Amino acid sequence: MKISQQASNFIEQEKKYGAHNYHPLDVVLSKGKGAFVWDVEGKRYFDFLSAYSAVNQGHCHPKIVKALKDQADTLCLTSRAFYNDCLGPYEEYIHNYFGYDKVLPMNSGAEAVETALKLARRWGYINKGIAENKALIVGCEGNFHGRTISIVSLSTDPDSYSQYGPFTPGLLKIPYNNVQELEKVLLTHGENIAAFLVEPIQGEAGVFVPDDGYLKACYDLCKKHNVLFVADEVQTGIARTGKMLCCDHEGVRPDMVILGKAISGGVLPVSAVLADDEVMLTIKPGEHGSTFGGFPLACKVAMAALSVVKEENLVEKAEYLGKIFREEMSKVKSPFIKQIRGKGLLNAIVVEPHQGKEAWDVCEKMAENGLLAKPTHKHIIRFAPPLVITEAELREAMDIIVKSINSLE
Ligand code: IF1
Repeated sequence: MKISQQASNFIEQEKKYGAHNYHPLDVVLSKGKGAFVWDVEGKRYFDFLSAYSAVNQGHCHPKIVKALKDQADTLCLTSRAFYNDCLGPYEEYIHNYFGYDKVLPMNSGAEAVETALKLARRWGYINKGIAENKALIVGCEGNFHGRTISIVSLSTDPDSYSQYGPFTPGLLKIPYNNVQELEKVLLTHGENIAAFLVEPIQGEAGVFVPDDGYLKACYDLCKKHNVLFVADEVQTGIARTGKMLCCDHEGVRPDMVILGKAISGGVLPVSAVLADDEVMLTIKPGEHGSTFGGFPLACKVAMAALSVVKEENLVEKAEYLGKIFREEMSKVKSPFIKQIRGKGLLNAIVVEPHQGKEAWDVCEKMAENGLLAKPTHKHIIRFAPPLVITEAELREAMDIIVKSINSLE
């Protein structure tokens, strides 16, 4: 890719002074609005990553930014050592919005997952009567739940876990999208299993959509064995897949829901665990928390971000535009395109390497033509624009994608 001097300076600066834990595309962004971002040269791009679905409401949404600014002028952080006038209203808002008794606010997605694991273990000891230190949690192969040591202990991706051991015990891995394997593990270890943790669609695995009925069947099995069904909706939640929560597609109401990313519209790191009292009240004062979790700024920003989702009908838009995307892209005849899959506006194209070109080359070409997306693994490109994108913009973006793919042949 051609890189300007200015851009290359920023890139070199990151290389020199920052940890090398990422390999970004060679674009340097400096501005965003709605479905678009601009680089330091002023070149405009469609953002088809949306910060991994954190920016569902679009970049710099005026209502969310206003909430941030207003509250920033008033009160940012109190810690949870004192009450404040934002947290209660936020918690009631979340209760009414998602229909769970209570919310436990955290910051990053990984922290919320950790919180859910703790809650699951607590519930296992207090409510299910599992013997001390015997609680098990079942996760799925190919998962992505974050980067903490306990979470990578559950990972099957060597990039995520290698040389980070020793690992947290009590975590079992079963194949994803396989009800029989869940049943098997429940039959053999059920008495000690506190929870089944699952992504309704596996994002990092390449937008891997499980078979219809998988989530419902898993949920029913969990109920049968008195095991909590815990949905990691950090990426799939908040309208992304054409329902408010991805589990809604199958009418499943998880025992715990983990939210992050778009709950703040990408404005602040905000995450949350939703659960009913039976689970949530197993943690008592002093037994879990975070300095920033549920801070006033986050509360106001999240309420604004969630209100935008309803006011702008983002659930319906994701559903409708996603159908158009998959329909139109399926019509494209190219040796590069092996499969198109997804739900709502969380989609992926599986790329067939062709003439030495693979997913990374397609992404570079698209960037050149004004559209940003990122490969996940060598052969999959994720397409997840902000849900505020209009149909006309989406069609323009699809032209860029097709043009880029065709130009590689
Ligand atoms: C990165 C992936 C996406 C998540 C689910 C929890 C978290 C994530 C289902 C943790 C985070 C991110 C993190 C980001 C890349 C990204 C990602 F490709 F790695 F898998 F979105 F698809 N549960 N996903 O997807 O949330 O602690 O990051 O707030 O750069 O690592 P976090």
